[in-house]
Amino acid sequence: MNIVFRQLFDPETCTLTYLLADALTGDAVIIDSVREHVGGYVSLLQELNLSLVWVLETHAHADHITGAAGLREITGAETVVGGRVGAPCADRRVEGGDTIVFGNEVLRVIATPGHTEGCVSFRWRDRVFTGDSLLIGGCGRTDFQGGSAETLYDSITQRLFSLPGETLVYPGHDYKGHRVSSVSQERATNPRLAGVTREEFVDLMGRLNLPPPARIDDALPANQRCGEIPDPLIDVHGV
Ligand SMILES: N[C@@H](CCC(=O)N[C@@H](CS)C(=O)NCC(=O)O)C(=O)O
Ligand SMILES: [Fe+2]
Repeated sequence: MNIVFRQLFDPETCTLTYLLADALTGDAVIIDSVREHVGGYVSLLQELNLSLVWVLETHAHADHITGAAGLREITGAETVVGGRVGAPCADRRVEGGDTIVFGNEVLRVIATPGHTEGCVSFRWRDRVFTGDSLLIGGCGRTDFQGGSAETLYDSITQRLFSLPGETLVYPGHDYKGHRVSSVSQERATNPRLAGVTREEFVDLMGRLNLPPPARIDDALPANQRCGEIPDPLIDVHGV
Protein backbone atom coordinates (compact mmCIF):
# COMPACT_ATOMS: atom_id res chain seq x y z
CA MET A 1 0.00 0.00 0.00
CA ASN A 2 1.74 3.12 -1.20
CA ILE A 3 -0.08 5.84 0.62
CA VAL A 4 0.74 8.65 2.98
CA PHE A 5 -1.68 9.35 5.81
CA ARG A 6 -1.18 11.91 8.56
CA GLN A 7 -3.61 13.15 11.19
CA LEU A 8 -2.77 16.63 12.49
CA PHE A 9 -4.26 18.42 15.50
CA ASP A 10 -4.89 22.07 16.34
CA PRO A 11 -4.99 22.26 20.16
CA GLU A 12 -6.58 25.72 20.12
CA THR A 13 -9.83 24.55 18.48
CA CYS A 14 -9.41 20.76 18.82
CA THR A 15 -9.58 20.53 15.03
CA LEU A 16 -8.34 17.39 13.30
CA THR A 17 -6.78 17.89 9.87
CA TYR A 18 -5.82 15.11 7.49
CA LEU A 19 -3.12 14.79 4.86
CA LEU A 20 -3.60 11.96 2.37
CA ALA A 21 -1.40 11.17 -0.60
CA ASP A 22 -0.57 8.69 -3.28
CA ALA A 23 3.04 7.98 -2.36
CA LEU A 24 3.86 6.79 -5.88
CA THR A 25 2.81 9.93 -7.72
CA GLY A 26 3.24 12.34 -4.80
CA ASP A 27 -0.25 13.84 -5.28
CA ALA A 28 -1.77 14.93 -1.98
CA VAL A 29 -4.98 16.34 -0.49
CA ILE A 30 -5.62 18.09 2.81
CA ILE A 31 -8.96 17.87 4.59
CA ASP A 32 -10.05 20.67 6.97
CA SER A 33 -6.91 22.75 7.26
CA VAL A 34 -6.38 25.49 9.86
CA ARG A 35 -5.05 28.89 8.81
CA GLU A 36 -2.49 29.14 11.62
CA HIS A 37 -0.79 25.91 10.48
CA VAL A 38 -0.37 26.63 6.77
CA GLY A 39 3.41 27.06 7.16
CA GLY A 40 3.63 23.72 8.94
CA TYR A 41 1.61 21.94 6.23
CA VAL A 42 3.83 23.37 3.52
CA SER A 43 6.98 22.19 5.36
CA LEU A 44 5.45 18.74 5.81
CA LEU A 45 4.54 18.53 2.12
CA GLN A 46 8.12 19.46 1.20
CA GLU A 47 9.60 17.02 3.69
CA LEU A 48 7.48 14.17 2.27
CA ASN A 49 8.07 15.31 -1.30
CA LEU A 50 4.37 15.73 -2.01
CA SER A 51 2.51 18.17 -4.20
CA LEU A 52 -0.85 19.36 -2.97
CA VAL A 53 -3.63 18.91 -5.51
CA TRP A 54 -6.84 19.58 -3.57
CA VAL A 55 -7.71 21.43 -0.37
CA LEU A 56 -10.98 19.94 0.88
CA GLU A 57 -13.48 21.25 3.42
CA THR A 58 -16.15 19.15 5.08
CA HIS A 59 -18.10 22.41 5.69
CA ALA A 60 -17.75 26.14 6.38
CA HIS A 61 -16.30 26.02 9.87
CA ALA A 62 -17.66 28.26 12.60
CA ASP A 63 -14.80 27.92 15.06
CA HIS A 64 -11.59 28.41 13.05
CA ILE A 65 -10.48 29.88 9.73
CA THR A 66 -9.48 27.46 7.02
CA GLY A 67 -5.98 27.43 5.59
CA ALA A 68 -7.44 27.01 2.09
CA ALA A 69 -6.59 30.48 0.78
CA GLY A 70 -2.99 30.31 1.97
CA LEU A 71 -2.48 26.78 0.70
CA ARG A 72 -3.98 27.66 -2.67
CA GLU A 73 -1.70 30.66 -2.97
CA ILE A 74 1.47 28.86 -1.94
CA THR A 75 0.98 25.47 -3.59
CA GLY A 76 -1.43 26.16 -6.46
CA ALA A 77 -3.81 23.48 -5.13
CA GLU A 78 -7.50 23.92 -5.91
CA THR A 79 -10.14 24.31 -3.20
CA VAL A 80 -13.14 22.01 -2.88
CA VAL A 81 -16.32 22.55 -0.84
CA GLY A 82 -19.82 21.09 -0.78
CA GLY A 83 -22.15 22.69 -3.30
CA ARG A 84 -24.52 23.88 -0.60
CA VAL A 85 -21.91 25.64 1.55
CA GLY A 86 -22.39 28.99 -0.15
CA ALA A 87 -18.71 29.55 -0.92
CA PRO A 88 -18.48 30.75 -4.54
CA CYS A 89 -14.74 31.26 -3.99
CA ALA A 90 -14.13 27.49 -4.27
CA ASP A 91 -12.50 26.13 -7.41
CA ARG A 92 -14.77 23.12 -7.27
CA ARG A 93 -18.15 22.49 -5.61
CA VAL A 94 -19.10 18.87 -4.99
CA GLU A 95 -22.26 16.85 -4.30
CA GLY A 96 -22.84 13.42 -2.79
CA GLY A 97 -21.58 10.73 -5.17
CA ASP A 98 -18.88 12.91 -6.73
CA THR A 99 -15.34 11.61 -6.77
CA ILE A 100 -12.10 13.47 -6.14
CA VAL A 101 -9.01 11.97 -7.74
CA PHE A 102 -5.41 12.48 -6.61
CA GLY A 103 -2.77 10.36 -8.28
CA ASN A 104 -4.21 6.85 -8.45
CA GLU A 105 -6.36 7.44 -5.38
CA VAL A 106 -10.08 8.14 -5.37
CA LEU A 107 -12.06 9.77 -2.63
CA ARG A 108 -15.86 9.69 -2.70
CA VAL A 109 -18.14 12.47 -1.45
CA ILE A 110 -21.05 11.56 0.84
CA ALA A 111 -23.62 14.29 1.51
CA THR A 112 -24.10 14.41 5.29
CA PRO A 113 -26.08 17.60 6.00
CA GLY A 114 -27.41 18.36 9.47
CA HIS A 115 -24.59 19.96 11.50
CA THR A 116 -24.77 22.54 8.70
CA GLU A 117 -26.75 22.43 5.51
CA GLY A 118 -23.65 22.05 3.35
CA CYS A 119 -21.77 19.34 5.28
CA VAL A 120 -20.13 16.52 3.37
CA SER A 121 -18.05 13.53 4.42
CA PHE A 122 -15.26 11.98 2.39
CA ARG A 123 -14.77 8.25 2.04
CA TRP A 124 -11.32 6.97 1.11
CA ARG A 125 -10.17 3.35 1.17
CA ASP A 126 -11.12 1.85 4.55
CA ARG A 127 -11.89 5.17 6.24
CA VAL A 128 -14.37 8.01 6.31
CA PHE A 129 -13.69 11.64 7.22
CA THR A 130 -16.89 12.80 8.84
CA GLY A 131 -16.16 16.46 9.60
CA ASP A 132 -18.52 17.53 12.39
CA SER A 133 -21.40 15.30 11.27
CA LEU A 134 -20.30 12.33 13.34
CA LEU A 135 -17.83 12.86 16.19
CA ILE A 136 -16.38 10.11 18.36
CA GLY A 137 -19.06 9.47 20.98
CA GLY A 138 -20.93 12.57 19.79
CA CYS A 139 -22.02 14.61 16.80
CA GLY A 140 -21.95 18.21 15.63
CA ARG A 141 -24.40 20.73 17.04
CA THR A 142 -27.33 21.67 14.81
CA ASP A 143 -28.22 25.17 15.93
CA PHE A 144 -26.68 27.35 13.18
CA GLN A 145 -25.89 27.53 9.43
CA GLY A 146 -29.06 25.71 8.39
CA GLY A 147 -28.39 22.91 10.86
CA SER A 148 -31.18 20.42 11.50
CA ALA A 149 -31.28 17.59 14.03
CA GLU A 150 -33.75 15.63 11.89
CA THR A 151 -31.46 15.88 8.87
CA LEU A 152 -28.35 15.03 10.90
CA TYR A 153 -30.02 11.92 12.32
CA ASP A 154 -30.88 10.75 8.80
CA SER A 155 -27.37 11.53 7.48
CA ILE A 156 -25.68 9.60 10.28
CA THR A 157 -28.01 6.63 10.51
CA GLN A 158 -28.66 6.18 6.78
CA ARG A 159 -25.41 7.28 5.15
CA LEU A 160 -22.60 6.83 7.68
CA PHE A 161 -23.88 3.92 9.77
CA SER A 162 -24.66 2.01 6.56
CA LEU A 163 -20.94 1.88 5.68
CA PRO A 164 -19.13 -1.38 6.52
CA GLY A 165 -18.66 -1.68 10.29
CA GLU A 166 -14.89 -1.89 9.98
CA THR A 167 -14.73 1.53 8.27
CA LEU A 168 -12.49 3.80 10.35
CA VAL A 169 -14.11 7.06 11.46
CA TYR A 170 -11.90 10.16 11.44
CA PRO A 171 -13.82 13.21 12.71
CA GLY A 172 -13.21 16.94 12.20
CA HIS A 173 -12.87 17.65 15.92
CA ASP A 174 -12.31 15.85 19.12
CA TYR A 175 -12.58 17.62 22.43
CA LYS A 176 -11.74 14.61 24.61
CA GLY A 177 -8.47 13.24 23.24
CA HIS A 178 -9.95 10.55 20.97
CA ARG A 179 -8.40 10.24 17.51
CA VAL A 180 -10.12 7.44 15.59
CA SER A 181 -13.14 5.20 15.88
CA SER A 182 -15.03 2.81 13.61
CA VAL A 183 -18.53 2.71 12.19
CA SER A 184 -19.38 -0.39 14.23
CA GLN A 185 -18.08 1.19 17.43
CA GLU A 186 -20.11 4.37 16.89
CA ARG A 187 -23.23 2.41 15.89
CA ALA A 188 -22.98 0.42 19.11
CA THR A 189 -21.76 2.98 21.64
CA ASN A 190 -22.31 6.59 20.51
CA PRO A 191 -24.48 7.92 23.36
CA ARG A 192 -26.34 10.34 21.08
CA LEU A 193 -27.28 7.64 18.58
CA ALA A 194 -27.03 4.06 19.81
CA GLY A 195 -30.58 2.88 20.51
CA VAL A 196 -31.83 6.48 20.19
CA THR A 197 -34.92 7.18 18.06
CA ARG A 198 -35.14 10.13 15.69
CA GLU A 199 -37.59 11.87 18.04
CA GLU A 200 -35.32 11.35 21.05
CA PHE A 201 -32.33 12.64 19.09
CA VAL A 202 -34.20 15.78 17.99
CA ASP A 203 -35.28 16.36 21.57
CA LEU A 204 -31.79 16.00 23.03
CA MET A 205 -30.18 18.18 20.34
CA GLY A 206 -32.80 20.86 21.05
CA ARG A 207 -31.80 20.91 24.70
CA LEU A 208 -27.99 21.22 24.28
CA ASN A 209 -27.92 24.97 24.85
CA LEU A 210 -24.28 25.40 23.84
CA PRO A 211 -22.71 28.85 23.76
CA PRO A 212 -21.83 29.96 20.22
CA PRO A 213 -18.27 29.16 19.09
CA ALA A 214 -16.01 31.98 20.29
CA ARG A 215 -14.75 32.88 16.79
CA ILE A 216 -17.97 32.40 14.80
CA ASP A 217 -18.31 36.06 13.76
CA ASP A 218 -14.84 36.08 12.16
CA ALA A 219 -14.62 32.46 11.06
CA LEU A 220 -17.87 32.03 9.15
CA PRO A 221 -17.58 34.94 6.73
CA ALA A 222 -13.87 34.19 6.21
CA ASN A 223 -14.59 30.55 5.45
CA GLN A 224 -17.32 31.49 2.99
CA ARG A 225 -14.48 33.28 1.18
CA CYS A 226 -12.33 30.10 1.41
CA GLY A 227 -10.28 31.69 4.19
CA GLU A 228 -9.46 34.89 2.33
CA ILE A 229 -9.30 37.78 4.85
CA PRO A 230 -9.74 41.24 3.34
CA ASP A 231 -7.06 43.75 4.25
CA PRO A 232 -8.70 46.10 6.80
CA LEU A 233 -6.78 49.09 5.37
CA ILE A 234 -8.30 48.47 1.98
CA ASP A 235 -11.78 48.42 3.56
CA VAL A 236 -11.19 51.60 5.55
CA HIS A 237 -9.85 53.61 2.64
CA GLY A 238 -12.22 52.12 0.09
CA VAL A 239 -9.31 51.46 -2.28
N1 LIG B 1 -16.02 26.09 22.55
C1 LIG B 1 -15.86 25.92 21.16
C2 LIG B 1 -17.18 25.46 20.57
C3 LIG B 1 -16.96 24.46 19.61
C4 LIG B 1 -18.22 24.02 18.87
O1 LIG B 1 -19.35 24.52 19.06
N2 LIG B 1 -17.99 23.10 17.98
C5 LIG B 1 -18.99 22.65 17.07
C6 LIG B 1 -18.31 22.24 15.79
S1 LIG B 1 -17.84 23.66 14.85
C7 LIG B 1 -19.75 21.44 17.56
O2 LIG B 1 -20.58 20.96 16.84
N3 LIG B 1 -19.47 20.94 18.75
C8 LIG B 1 -20.17 19.78 19.21
C9 LIG B 1 -20.01 19.61 20.67
O3 LIG B 1 -19.36 20.45 21.30
O4 LIG B 1 -20.53 18.59 21.16
C10 LIG B 1 -15.48 27.23 20.48
O5 LIG B 1 -15.75 28.27 21.05
O6 LIG B 1 -14.94 27.18 19.37
FE1 LIG C 1 -18.26 22.71 12.47
